[in-house]
Amino acid sequence: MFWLILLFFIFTKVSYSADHYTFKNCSRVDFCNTLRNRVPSDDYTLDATSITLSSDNKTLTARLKSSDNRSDLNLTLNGLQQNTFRLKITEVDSSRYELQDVLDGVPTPLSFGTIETGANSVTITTSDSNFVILNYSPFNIEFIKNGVTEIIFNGNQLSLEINNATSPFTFGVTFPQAVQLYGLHEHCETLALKNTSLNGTDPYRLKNSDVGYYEIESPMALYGAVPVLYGHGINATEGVFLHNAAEQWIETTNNPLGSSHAYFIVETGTLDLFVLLGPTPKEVVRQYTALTGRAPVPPLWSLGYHQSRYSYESQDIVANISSNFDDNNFQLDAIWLDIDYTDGFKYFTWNYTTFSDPVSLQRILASTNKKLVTIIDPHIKVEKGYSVYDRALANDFFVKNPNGSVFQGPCWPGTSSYIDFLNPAARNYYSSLYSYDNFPNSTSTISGIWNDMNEPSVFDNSLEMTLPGDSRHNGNVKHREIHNIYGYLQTMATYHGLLDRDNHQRRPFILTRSHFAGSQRYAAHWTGDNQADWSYLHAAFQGCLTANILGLVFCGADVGGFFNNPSNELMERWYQAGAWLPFFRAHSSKDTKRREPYLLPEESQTVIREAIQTRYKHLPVWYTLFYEHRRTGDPIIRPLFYQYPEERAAYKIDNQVLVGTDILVRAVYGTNVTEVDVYFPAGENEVWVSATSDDVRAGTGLTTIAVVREYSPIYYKRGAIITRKDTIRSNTVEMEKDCHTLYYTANEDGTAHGTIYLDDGISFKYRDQSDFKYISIDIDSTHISFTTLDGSGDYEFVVEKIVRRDIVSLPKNGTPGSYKETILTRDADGELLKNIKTTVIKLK
Ligand code: NBV
Repeated sequence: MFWLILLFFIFTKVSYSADHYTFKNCSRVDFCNTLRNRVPSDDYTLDATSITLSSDNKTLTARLKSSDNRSDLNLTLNGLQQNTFRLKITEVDSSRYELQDVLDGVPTPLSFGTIETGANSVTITTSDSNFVILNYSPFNIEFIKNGVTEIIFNGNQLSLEINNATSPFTFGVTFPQAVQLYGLHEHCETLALKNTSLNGTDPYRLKNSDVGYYEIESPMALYGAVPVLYGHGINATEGVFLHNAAEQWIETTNNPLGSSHAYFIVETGTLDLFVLLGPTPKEVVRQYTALTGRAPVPPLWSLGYHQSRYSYESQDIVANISSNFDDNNFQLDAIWLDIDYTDGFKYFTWNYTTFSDPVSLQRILASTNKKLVTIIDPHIKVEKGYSVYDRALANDFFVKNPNGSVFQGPCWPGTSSYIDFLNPAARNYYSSLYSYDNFPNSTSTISGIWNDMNEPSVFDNSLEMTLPGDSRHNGNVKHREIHNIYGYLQTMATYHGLLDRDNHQRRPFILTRSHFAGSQRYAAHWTGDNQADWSYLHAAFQGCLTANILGLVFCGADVGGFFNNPSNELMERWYQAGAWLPFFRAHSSKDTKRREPYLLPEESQTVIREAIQTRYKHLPVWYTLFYEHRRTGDPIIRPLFYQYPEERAAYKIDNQVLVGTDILVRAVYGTNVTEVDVYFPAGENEVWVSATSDDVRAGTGLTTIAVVREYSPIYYKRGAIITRKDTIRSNTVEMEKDCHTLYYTANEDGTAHGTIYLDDGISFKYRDQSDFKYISIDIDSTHISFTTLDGSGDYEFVVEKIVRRDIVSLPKNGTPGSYKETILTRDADGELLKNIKTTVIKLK
């Protein structure tokens, strides 16, 4: 085994590409290989006589008859709120595993409207005037919204198999309106999914995997799985969510004329499909996040800058980094400890040789308002006397082998066992480990926890680096049934552990590598072990854009790249890009050169300092967007297609993000770049105003923009009010009392609009006591007014400055326009813009 692992590392390090021998492609996975090539056939017919509507009118059931010897199938259909349906198809005597713990509450079915049974089909209407037509033979289901068929569930691709070990199934979905498919996180892939069937690659695989040196633009499975697929076209956007945590492969075909298509090949579990009828990107995302939940408002500090490395090896090093950041005027909110702070990779312990006094380290950090984040992985060292292990063993909290013995496999500590997070009692136990008593020498300065290796990773290539599919969880559930939620369940336990630790008074912050649909309720995630290469900088935008439209809004990537040594130029550009992703952390691997920003040449430091400061100045924007996400489910960063669904030329653009609706940022990647193409959306009348120069552009599509070293292109939308905190301080805590500066360029009619969210930044009072303020800011040519939209907290919105950027010349035929800046401050008696309690303030 040791040699295999060594070979794996040697092989991957030399080649810098993923280990395709260990991580199989479809042709080496039995069920995928067999079912990928299944010829569509109309095996099932809907038995018209079997159609039944429950007495409460909420559930339609029907029987599907098989033309060969297979079992008949039961079909169940519910109409849910917000143009959503739930379709389940199982064998009549199904013993298939039904996924638990993922949905954010049980979706409540609504009553159907009318049901009309015809000779060839049955048509049902819903209270919100959607239609569902179930055709008997050939069997298929059409989902129709506003008279438009948005989704067809293809009967000829339906097959349910029962084998000895697994029960694979397949189904097909056609999106008649869609020219482009999106979703299926997590792959290192473009935002717009590719045609797997036509270009000869594997289907997209969803099986949470610890893949070293993962490759760019690949359908290979990565650390997380979100089985959500959106189809998008000018007329409609719709989606499906397969509520199933087993390994699956999805064949995707985009059709530029419409009728894009997906074929799902799933190893086991239940065919439990949510159908989302949109019909816009915004609505489809809201429908999906209504099912799996929304991210809570994060603690404000977690939106600041984080400094990490594998590993900061001693408490002196950490203290030194903290003071170096301060001395060199780099803002910083948290320093991270990777696995080497532990005693022999036994989590919830310290290596007292290198961290002789963890409490005093935490005190040092706290004295300058910084936090510590420590890593806690799910594998537990098998060692008698290690109390975390002993108690888990005594209580039967580990994943087992089929014969009932405890599973053991190699990981960082050597032989390890794995907590069975499917077991609620094991989760409670794990949660309790985070208490200040059980995690010795932990104080509240450890404000966040990092759950890594939770796919879970087992260093055994023959197992594709994870638990065997037939290992057992609570209730004798086979691992393969729940593989993709293992990490999700760990973060759930961690979240509750941190809640309990702090008596539910502080918002937990957790970063997870593995994730599933719904992980947003518990944790932020990052894109894992990327590389110090321009292509991975671009991939950070691609990955986090996809994550954001799938609810996983708190997303980031290792700034600088985890493996290899970045050039100074790459570091500069990566900070400029990373500052515009929701989670902003630099991290690097063991064998790389140290690269804290203050170690770089002076000129690079200046650029990076500016990038970090730009992040901190926009914190009010980020924080408000997180609150708005919680209200609505809307993404924090957005791809152009999401915000401008009709702009077909923008469907594939994934090197720029919209931060909310009002800020557009383009990543710059490549050496000596002097100009880039930026896509400005929304047509000639939309105006985009540079945040860093007096450049003004119209929304007429791809435009070449000159690029300087100091900034990536950042543009504010005309008519938007961007609320910033421009005073430079060391971190978020020290900015708390700072006043706001408003930036805006008025629309032609003199108006502008923005929102701002204020709360205490740390507690749950915003949720439990309405202790917050959500304010609309509106400007017309003579007034600014603040209107409370929600919340009853006593928070003052103090504006010290307004930066008005008036258009001097509008862009025309590709020639940029320009603006002139006027700065409005408080008037002589200091009262003009001081107090939010004044609802209308006259502008000079
Ligand atoms: O804990 C060590 C690393 C961590 O730094 C990295 O961020 C994770 O993605 N971890 C993976 C384990 C092994 C890396 C080779």
